[in-house]
Amino acid sequence: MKRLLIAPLCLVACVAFAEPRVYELWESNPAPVGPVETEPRKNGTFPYDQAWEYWSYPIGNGYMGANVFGYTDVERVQLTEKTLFNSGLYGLGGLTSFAEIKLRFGHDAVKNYRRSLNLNEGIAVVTYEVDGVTYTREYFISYPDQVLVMRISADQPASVSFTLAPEIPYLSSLREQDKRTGSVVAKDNRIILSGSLPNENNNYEAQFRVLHEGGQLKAGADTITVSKVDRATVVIAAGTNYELSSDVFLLPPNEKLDPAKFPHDRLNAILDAAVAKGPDALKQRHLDDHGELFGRVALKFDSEVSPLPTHQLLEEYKNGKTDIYLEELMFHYGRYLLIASSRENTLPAGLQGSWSNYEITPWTGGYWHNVNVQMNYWGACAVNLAETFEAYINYFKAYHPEAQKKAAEFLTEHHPDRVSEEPGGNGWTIGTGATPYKINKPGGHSGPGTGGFTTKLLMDYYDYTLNREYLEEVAYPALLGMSRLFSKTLIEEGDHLLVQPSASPENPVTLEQIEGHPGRLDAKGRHWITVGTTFDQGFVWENHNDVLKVADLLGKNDPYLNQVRAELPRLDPIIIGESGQIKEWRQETTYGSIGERHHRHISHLCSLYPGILINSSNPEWMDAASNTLDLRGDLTTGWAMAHRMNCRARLKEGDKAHQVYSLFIAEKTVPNLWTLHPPFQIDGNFGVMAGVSEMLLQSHEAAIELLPALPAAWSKGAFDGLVARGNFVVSAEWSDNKLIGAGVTARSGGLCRLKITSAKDARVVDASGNKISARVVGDDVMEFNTVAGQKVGIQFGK
Ligand code: FUC
Repeated sequence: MKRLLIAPLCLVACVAFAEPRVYELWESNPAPVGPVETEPRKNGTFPYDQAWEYWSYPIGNGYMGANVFGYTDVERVQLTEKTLFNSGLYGLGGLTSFAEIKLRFGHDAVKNYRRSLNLNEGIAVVTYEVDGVTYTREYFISYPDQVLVMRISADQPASVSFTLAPEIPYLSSLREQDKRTGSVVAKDNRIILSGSLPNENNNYEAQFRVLHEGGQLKAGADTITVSKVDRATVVIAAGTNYELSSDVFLLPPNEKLDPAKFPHDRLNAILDAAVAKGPDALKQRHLDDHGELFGRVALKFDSEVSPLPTHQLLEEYKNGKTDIYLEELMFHYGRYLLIASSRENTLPAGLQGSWSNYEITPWTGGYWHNVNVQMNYWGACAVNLAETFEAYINYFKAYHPEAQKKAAEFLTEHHPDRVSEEPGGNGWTIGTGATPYKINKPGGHSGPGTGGFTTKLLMDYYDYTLNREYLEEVAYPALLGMSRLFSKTLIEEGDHLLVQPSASPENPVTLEQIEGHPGRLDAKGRHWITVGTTFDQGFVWENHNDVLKVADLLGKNDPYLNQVRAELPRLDPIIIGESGQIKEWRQETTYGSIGERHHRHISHLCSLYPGILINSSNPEWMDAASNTLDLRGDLTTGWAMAHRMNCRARLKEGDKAHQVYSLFIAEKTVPNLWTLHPPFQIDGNFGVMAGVSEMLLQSHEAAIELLPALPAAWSKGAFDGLVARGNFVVSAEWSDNKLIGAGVTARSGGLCRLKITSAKDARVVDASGNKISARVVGDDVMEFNTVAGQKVGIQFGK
């Protein structure tokens, strides 16, 4: 495994990272069994299985995910493949479990049991002893070879015996339209599990190959038994006939996939290639791939690796013994989960990443665009995993033609006189619920700002990577199209231009609260469809501002840009209310006069994070945003706490950011460190990962700010490998809450502006320790020129 990077030049953090810390989740017992609910939940989700959600360990490669339970009698490995969809929920379809893989060992009365998930390696391990033999099982899902691998060995020869028995889950479905057909057939050393799921014409298949050293192998009808082998390896490829393309979104249901297409040949080729490499090479290739990504970032507080099993560490934390090691571990777990659920050529990470044991997954398991899917990627670039966001870029490119159609439909419904007949003339739009098969237009409880929420990610990806080709081909057309759509929703009100229709995501209102104000309640009578909510106004501002910035960079002079320039100052997105709050609705007076006081969404603070409109150049807005968060309260659902944490970081309120992080860990985290909305949604895990990096490094203002929101609890520590906008890789070390050294690697070169306390006492040095020239601007900013690849150190004192 590749070592963690040593800080640039070893000017800082050499001691902290000399030996990479191994991060593990571990337990001394298998996952408990159940409880499982046998009735669908009120929202249609089925079945809820607490052992899966709380205790199983997730592994994945972005294409598929698996959950390992670590049982010794009959091991359970539940498999998810991201494209297998049934009729799901809300007319959107939904992710559904792919397979249940059973390994019958018949071991009980085991000793010295341990199961773990090694985050550095991306491998789940189970070990125990029976009758004097120590057994070891390793599970990983390789991205380069696209297979799930299970290696079963023992410390004595001819000791491994088990029966592999894969099963198709939910063959007797709750719903007629979801009746999957399928069979499991074993022959020689291979099992084929295959069938169809009618809703999207999914043809699915998983192929299993069993390799063994010594002993015997025997196939049954649908099982393979190995007896007295030295070591066995099960290699599994899985997939469906889904292919990401614009057609999938454009074509009507039933035509999206070709029922005559089968994944068999493709999977066969994947499996053949993997088997030809052999178990050791498969493992090494996985370690190289995963290790390179995971090893890019190091972060250590003044913590000791806890000797406790993870559930106990969490239990103590919940009981008030706050071990900052767990706070560190949660950050690294976020990076692990991102690598395991989103890769360059896979579908993006869904609401549950790559994992669902459900027949009917909560909220479809899809891509929710009024905060959730964006939160999945908020921290991706900052934690040096920009390529994980390519999954979303590819998804965006595929749905874009359908999103253009949705824009025309949206305008036809709301502004029929503004519909353009020109190709692309209406821009594009995306509503809240989306899946690998379908997107929606905005409507009901969330305004069209959902599209601006999305383009913010596309903009950030450029700002971090400085990939100009991407800027030209993807980001600029996306921003331009989004501005076009936004412009067509703006109506004049006095001097201002307001989005119509507009809604502040999901925050319900009462009829009394909105009496006499413009708009109406939605079909459910809960949400207000009005004009000019802060959410929508803010995202129009962000997108318009970004498109002008990019047009300048690329030297574009599309005449429409003049309209954008004229609209921008008339948006009036941020208004302070009578309680000193940022108003969520223009018509709001005191805080809570409209909407729920403690609602989970803080959509009006999207201009603070992930937006940049509310920033330190306007202290009045910063104060109002802070008041708003105080009034809203910290304790809410999982992802919503993560959003609050990022907002507190942007406000440079380190202790408050830490407080909400700590509450989130205590209240929303379960023993496998997944985080609950509830139920499990991966956005919370990714949201707090972004939050930690946002507390340590920010770059959305004019300079890269080191330790902008450091809490007292993290008084000492070091990080290496976080990325700032401008494609600068940064390391820092601090003690007594003060920066003591930093390093910057300029991947792309250019002017580097650093905001640090006592900038005038710092010097910039090159690789040989020689001082290089830097300008100090004001009290706390220093700037210096860099060339691509250059590494510099920031030193204090003699
Ligand atoms: C948004 C949220 C819900 C949930 C869903 C998946 O609609 O408001 O709380 O997270 O997404």
